Amino acid sequence: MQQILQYTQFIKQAAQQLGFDFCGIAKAKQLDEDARRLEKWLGQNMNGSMQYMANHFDLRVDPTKLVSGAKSVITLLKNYYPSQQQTEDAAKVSKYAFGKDYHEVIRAQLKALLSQMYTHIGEINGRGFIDSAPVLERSWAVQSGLGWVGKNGNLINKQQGSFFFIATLIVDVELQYDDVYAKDFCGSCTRCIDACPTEAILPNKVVDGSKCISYFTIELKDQLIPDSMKGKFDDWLFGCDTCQDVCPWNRFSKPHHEAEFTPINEVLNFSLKDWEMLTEESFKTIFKNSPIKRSKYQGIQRNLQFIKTSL
Ligand code: B12
Ligand code: SF4
Ligand code: SF4
Repeated sequence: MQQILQYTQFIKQAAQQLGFDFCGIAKAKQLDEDARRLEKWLGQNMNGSMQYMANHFDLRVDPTKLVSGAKSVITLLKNYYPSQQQTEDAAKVSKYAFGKDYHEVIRAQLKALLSQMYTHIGEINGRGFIDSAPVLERSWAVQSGLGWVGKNGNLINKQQGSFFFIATLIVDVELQYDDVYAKDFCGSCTRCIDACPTEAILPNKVVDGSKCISYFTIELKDQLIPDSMKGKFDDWLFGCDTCQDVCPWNRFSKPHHEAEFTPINEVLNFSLKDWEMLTEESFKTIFKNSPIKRSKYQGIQRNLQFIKTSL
């Protein structure tokens, strides 16, 4: 018991030192209720063309199938709320994409945390994940006591809002577990539902991924954005922050301290015209380490044309 407490304390302290803002821990187990929500979501084709969401269902709802011998899921939140905002004329880009690609930044920090655990705890089996694996990251954040899922589908932390990335570390070590976050502080508020430009936010905290601007501008590949969305993009070029910008809990957002997330000038300043003038070569150079590269040059040009013809 003493050792469990000591390992837990060590992990939480190391996480903080490595630059994570919050750390919570839950017992690894199958997530039955969340599995049902996911099944329904997939059944209604809310994943659109994101085929990867339909893959590995069993692994996604059960971390013990993803990492052999898994006993604990450590969830880490990393703040990305920037201190600088885009200029008024800039084409709208989600705040999470202002700086260096979070996958790269957080993967390195997860690796460092695991390596400290190897040194301190010894031979353990563990794997770190950030966004790209079949893990229900929001669900684990709730299980680890870090916040609630808001009506806009995002994990909201009562102290600092929702502008956080969620990373998980699944390990075969028993640790002390935090209580599930059983409260919900959305109350009667409906600001996100009312503000969503494409009506993607449905009742009961369901977000139809196939209607979300983030899906169209980032995940939809090599296809034209459907005409039914014309005039509804509110000028978003890459991602969308509307349902978080209007959320009253984000009044408590604090600027992050991660040097790697320092905004690149082009994102803060590029107007639609600047983006249009950009050559593929310059795009590849400027956005080499940015999350924006996920859309590829062609995707960005498609988004631009869509916004222009919607004006
Ligand atoms: C697919 C995906 C998308 C898709 C689909 C969105 C969606 N709603 O699922 C698209 C491309 C549209 C998208 C958009 C965005 N995404 Co995204 N996305 C993901 C991804 C890869 C999987 C999410 C998933 O499993 N969806 C399926 C649905 C069914 O699951 P879910 O929304 O997570 O809900 C689960 C739980 O929350 C729980 N749950 C929900 N409500 C309730 C209520 C109760 C009572 C209970 C018990 C449980 C429960 O059950 C669900 C599981 O079945 C995750 C990374 C990951 N591996 O988890 C990132 C992730 C969810 N995205 C993230 C971000 C930042 C965004 C954007 C803000 C980016 C942007 N600015 O453009 C938007 C926000 C859109 C929105 N309002 O949700 C972050 C969320 C951080 C946070 N604070 O919540 C994640 C965790 C990535 C990360 N590692 O940081 N995303
Ligand atoms: S990210 Fe934008 S489009 Fe997607 S649910 Fe939120 S407000 Fe709606
Ligand atoms: S805007 Fe209101 S309803 Fe939507 S997530 Fe925030 S508090 Fe909840």
